[in-house]
Amino acid sequence: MEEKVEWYLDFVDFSYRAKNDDLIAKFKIKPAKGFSIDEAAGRVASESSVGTWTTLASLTPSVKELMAKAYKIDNSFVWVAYPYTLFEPRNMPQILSSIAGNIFGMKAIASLRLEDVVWPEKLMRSFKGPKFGVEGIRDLLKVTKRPLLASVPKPKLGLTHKEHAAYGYDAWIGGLDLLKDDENLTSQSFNNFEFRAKETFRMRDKAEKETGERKSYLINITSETKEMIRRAKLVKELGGEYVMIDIITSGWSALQTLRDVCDELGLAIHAHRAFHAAFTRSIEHGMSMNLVAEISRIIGVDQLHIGTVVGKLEASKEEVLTLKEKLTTSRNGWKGMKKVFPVSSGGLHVGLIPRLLSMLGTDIVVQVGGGVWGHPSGGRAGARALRDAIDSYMNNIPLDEYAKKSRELREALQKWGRQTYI
Ligand code: CAP
Ligand code: MG
Repeated sequence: MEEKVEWYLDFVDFSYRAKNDDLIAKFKIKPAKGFSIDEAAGRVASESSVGTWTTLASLTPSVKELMAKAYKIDNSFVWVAYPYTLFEPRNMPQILSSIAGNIFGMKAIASLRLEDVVWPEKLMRSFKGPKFGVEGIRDLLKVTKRPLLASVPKPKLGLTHKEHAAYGYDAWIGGLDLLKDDENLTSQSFNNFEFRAKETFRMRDKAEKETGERKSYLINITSETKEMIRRAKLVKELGGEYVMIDIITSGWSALQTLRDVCDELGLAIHAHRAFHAAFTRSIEHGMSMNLVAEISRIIGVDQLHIGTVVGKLEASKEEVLTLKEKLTTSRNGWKGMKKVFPVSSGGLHVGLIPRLLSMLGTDIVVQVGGGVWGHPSGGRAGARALRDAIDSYMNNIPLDEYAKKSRELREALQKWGRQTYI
């Protein structure tokens, strides 16, 4: 036998007027069979603030003041206001254990999605935000207008550290700004982190000398937190400017720690979002990628993947544009918090560049793996083709026209055309 306890409706109050420093969460809720949306909303507000499954023998006025309120319901969307005092500043795990915690598993709820949050400004400001942001990164690389260009060696795993560094050299000499590690390349038996770091930075310095351009390396330090700190320090010693972190698999606490460490070391953070789709992809259950982007910006990453629309991974145009907006807006509470460089990646090749840039603009990082390393004449030609495709866009020259004088671009277009490969 399962019983309903009706005090949950005390957490629903349509007359409540949200305060300036309340945290507002917008949920999409599908109640389980036999429960109304109000009953489900009350349970969400209760379990994510001060309540539990039963009435309590004592509830002091000061605890009552901390009750979250579901104050607006529109079909399946529910807005809940949380008093500021419920949260510990500078503690993202605590904030998420509240608003994105037990509630996802309640029996009274068939499915639940945390769609959006309005952050109290003082809670947001208790975190660091990006250290470099779009402008800082552009200054660092001395690239003022065009998109930044990155490439991840493919095959993603199995290259030795020497091979990896040689791939980097080709990417840089071919015209790209950034070499990126793949999300699952860390320090394996075939490619040790320290060896890779030393050799790749050596090749980076060589490429910088030969091209006269700034070149950098997004080296993946993802690991257990103390080991990440050790790797970040090594990157700094070797003359790196960036670390890459798989932010979701590493966790928000680790990211907060690394944000502090990178502050001291003066390193930028490239955030890879591997695993996000496990909880962002369903439109019925989990959390929106928009929120992942906001949390990342608040803690303070400098670059984050947003998707491509035209590439291999699932994302609508609207979603990707909203993500870009979340990372770069200066409106509302975001004023003064640096912008995160949006990274567009996943199944990109030169034939998709015009569509990609006309949709997302040129203030992005374009990241291409297979579309560089699958070039018929090899990676260096693939990198050149990408740089040429970007130059053609920046100079308003149609791709096919530009391809007449770029063999590398021509060959890439012959192989991939303009279509998407999934
Ligand atoms: C891209 C990539 C990235 C994805 C992740 C890959 O390589 O390195 O991990 O972009 O997705 O391994 O797939 P390709 P997202 O250029 O060869 O596709 O950017 O959406 O987070
Ligand atoms: Mg990858």
